Formats: sequence, structure tokens, C-alpha cells
Amino acid sequence: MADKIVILTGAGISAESGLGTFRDEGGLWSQHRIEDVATPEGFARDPALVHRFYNARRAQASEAQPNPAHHALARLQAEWPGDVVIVTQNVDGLHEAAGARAIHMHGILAGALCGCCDHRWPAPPEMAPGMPCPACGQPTARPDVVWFGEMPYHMDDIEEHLQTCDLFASIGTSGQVYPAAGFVQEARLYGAATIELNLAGTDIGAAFEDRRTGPASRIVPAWVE
Ligand code: BJW
Repeated sequence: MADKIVILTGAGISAESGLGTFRDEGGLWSQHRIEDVATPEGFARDPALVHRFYNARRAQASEAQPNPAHHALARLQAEWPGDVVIVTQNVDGLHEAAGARAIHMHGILAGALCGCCDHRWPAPPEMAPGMPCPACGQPTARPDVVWFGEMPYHMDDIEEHLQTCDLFASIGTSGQVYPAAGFVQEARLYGAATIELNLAGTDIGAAFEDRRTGPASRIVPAWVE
């Protein structure tokens, strides 16, 4: 029995909840330039554009419902006799909506962050350039998400979980963005069994001992049962 399971999730687990992925055909990065909307430099150049991008995604996420894959992971976390740690790259909050706890390594759409003093607070539905931080008063509010070139959150905790887990599962992520793409190697190095669940093959698929392909809403509940 795997005492401790670490599960990494990506945009693919929320695709069947109606939220677009980034790199699939028609995905977010085919409609927006990464440099414009997902880097600190893009935000400095055109904060209004970046806020519009995240306001739209925040509105979409607030309407979305968790799908059978999110529910299956919540069930697993509640019922497994050992630890089930969900590390998500997703910012949509759908793991929590399904009743699970997750570590948000790329932040959360529902959060605002002060670029000046690092204070965090719940984001209003619409953010705009120049919004003041409620703690320091500076006009430096931004979405509490991790852009390229920034350090993902909770990395010390995540490293510890990767080094102490018996099973590492990766669900619905393309394996193109680091450091998450390197987690499978790290977990293997420390002796974990590894499995990838994805709609299709990925660039890092060969690093996993076991692979299941198909839509998350079908293959995740089947894997959990
Ligand atoms: C289904 C499905 C269905 C579809 N069922 N599956 C050169 C080499 C190596 C690294 C670098 C490099 N140059 C720069 C870097 C670092 C950079 C990086 O990785 N760049 C790469 C592009 C090369 N990384 C960073 O900058 C990160 N920071 C960092 O590295 O700090 C330094 C550090 C050093 C040491 C330790 C730790 C840190 C920060 C990365 C931040 C990424 N931010 C974003 C935006 C977040 C906010 C937002 O949501 O807007 O995060 S970008 C975007 O990509 C988002 C995602 O979380 C992330 C990953 O995407 P994901 O989830 O994998 O989605 P897709 O679309 O790529 O894939 C979807 C998958 O689902 C596909 O496989 C489908 O098949 C599948 N799927 N439908 C099941 N129904």
C-alpha cells in the first residue's frame, strides 16, 4: 500500500469543467502572448491588459464546477488511510470546490497580492491598474498568481513531500513548465512509484513507470477506485 501519495495536477483536469488549457489546440497561449500576460515585465508594460486577462479568467472560474476527476481526488484524500497531498498548478480553485485541500504552487485567481509589501487579500471580481494595497496603501495590487521568471509558491513543502512519498501521480499537465515538470524525476530519485494520467502522451511521459490515457473525468475516478 502506498502510504503517502503526491498528486500533481494541471490544466487538463479542469478542461472538462469548461476551463481552457494553455497549450492544447485553441488553448490560452494561442490567443494571448505569454510575454504580454504571464510575466512581470508584461504586467509592468501594460497592467490594464493583464488585469483584463485575469478578470475574465476569474469570472469564468467562478462559474465553473468541479468535474468527476476533482471529486474523485477529494474522495481519495478523505478516505485514504495515509496522506494524499494534492499539488496543483491550477489557479481555478476547483479542488477546494470539490472539498479537497491543495497546495497552490502557481497561486490562485481568487487572490490579490501587493507587489510592494507582499500582503495578500481576496481579489475583487474586477481588478484594475493602480488599485491600492489595503495594508501599505501603495497602488501595486496584482493577481496572486506566479508568472514566468517568478518563484513558485511552497517549494520547500513540495520538495519535502516529493522526497517522502511512495507514489507520485501527475494528472493533466503537459510537463513543459518547470519546476513542476521535474517533480517526477525527483520523486523517482527518492524511490516513489510514478504514474501519469493524461488525455494524450506528453514530453515527459517516458519518465513515468505507468501511464493511463483518456479524459480525466473518466480515467481519474477509475484509477482512484
Ligand atoms: C487533459 C484533458 C482532459 C487536456 N483530461 N488531460 C529553460 C529550461 C527549463 C526551465 C526554464 C527554461 N527557461 C525558463 C525556465 C523556467 C520557466 C519554464 O519552465 N519555462 C518553460 C516554458 C521552459 N519556469 C518558470 O519561470 C517558473 N519559475 C521558476 O522556474 O523559478 C525558478 C525556480 C528555480 C528552482 C526551483 C524552483 C523555481 C514559473 C512558472 C510559472 C508558470 N505560470 C503559469 C501561469 C500561472 C497563472 C495563470 O494560470 O495564468 O502557470 S504558465 C501556465 O503553464 C500555468 C500552468 O500552471 C503551467 C503549466 O501548464 P499545464 O497545466 O501543464 O497546462 P498545458 O496546457 O500545458 O497542458 C494541459 C495538459 O492537459 C496537456 O498535456 C493535455 O494533453 C492535457 N489535457 N485535456 C486529461 N480532458
